[in-house]
Amino acid sequence: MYGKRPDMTVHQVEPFNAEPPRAALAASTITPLDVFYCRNHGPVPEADPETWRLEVAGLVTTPLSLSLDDLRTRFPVATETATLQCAGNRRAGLVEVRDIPGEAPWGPTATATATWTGVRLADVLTAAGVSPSASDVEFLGVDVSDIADPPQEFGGSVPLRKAGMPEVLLAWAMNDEPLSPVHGAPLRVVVPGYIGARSVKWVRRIEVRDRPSANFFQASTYRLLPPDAEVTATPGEGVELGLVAVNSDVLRPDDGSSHPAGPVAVAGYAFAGGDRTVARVDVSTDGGSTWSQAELDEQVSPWAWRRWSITVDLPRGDTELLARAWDSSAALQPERPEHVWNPKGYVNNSWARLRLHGT
Ligand code: MTE
Ligand code: MO
Repeated sequence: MYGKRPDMTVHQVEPFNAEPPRAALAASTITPLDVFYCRNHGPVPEADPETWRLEVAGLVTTPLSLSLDDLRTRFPVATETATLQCAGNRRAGLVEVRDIPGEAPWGPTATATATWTGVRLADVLTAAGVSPSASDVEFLGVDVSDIADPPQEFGGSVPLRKAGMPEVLLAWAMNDEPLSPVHGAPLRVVVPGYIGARSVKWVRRIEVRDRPSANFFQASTYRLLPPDAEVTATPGEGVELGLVAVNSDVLRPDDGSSHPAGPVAVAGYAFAGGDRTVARVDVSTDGGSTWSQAELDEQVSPWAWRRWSITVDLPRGDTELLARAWDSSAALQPERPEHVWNPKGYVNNSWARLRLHGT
């Protein structure tokens, strides 16, 4: 379905929500399109690229209505390799602590990396002329989600200072192929370093504002509620999620797998989020008493995850393999999912934990 490999874990068929097996992300820094996760809140819209218009409105001196041709011809083409990470990535680890009704138990692969091509949002904003009173830039898709109450188009905003950064793109291509319908064709936003929800797909309207978006998917959800809060979807409750927090997980071997005791090759990803970078990844097989440093792969872009690898000595019997990443601000992932549990199950960036059996 949607050009994805048949071994994807499909959390929901309609709207389509799916993530690949761990091993599918282990093979390369740039994720092949057939295993790139899909996160949708409504039906995938059918869009005609010929009639598609992007409206740029709000606190601007010159509102714009741009066709795809206008975008291609009026602005320089820009390319960026960037990781997307859903705020619900690794929710399954939180569900083990306490049930999270109504939210899919995403594993560690609701994150992936692509090379995106399009134009810089900053160039489009410059053409529209941003008013001095502006502080936020909102993106609105065409897909109507009935998760929202009342049903509405998916949207969200980022601060103007981020929107004006050169890494933020309006993209029409992913890994040098035209954007596919499920990933936002004909045009999507890519906001590197921010939760996936801000990279709005099928974007048809950009509104420059003097406050953050009031869209359901920013004001009422994708917010970090305190552990003892009721889920009410009251706008403004809890902490608005934006910058991704440092996270990592294991991609190889698989959770629960058996191996002959002795050396076992372990590989995974780490992503710092924001404009931070991954500084170090540690691995332990003795419950965290001692740690060994994993080798980090090449940093292909400031906005991309880093894959890491290490060979561990697996003892006979059951072992819990731990992995944890540090970022360039010296922040470390929290130790346990109990410490980060929240009622909507976002931002599980607790240490990676993998059950391995040595034979
Ligand atoms: N944009 C629209 N229009 N509708 C959506 O449902 N989902 C968001 C974001 N953009 C979404 C959207 C979320 S929560 C994530 S994590 C990313 O898209 C996922 O992008 P992908 O499906 O291309 O992997
Ligand atoms: Mo997401």
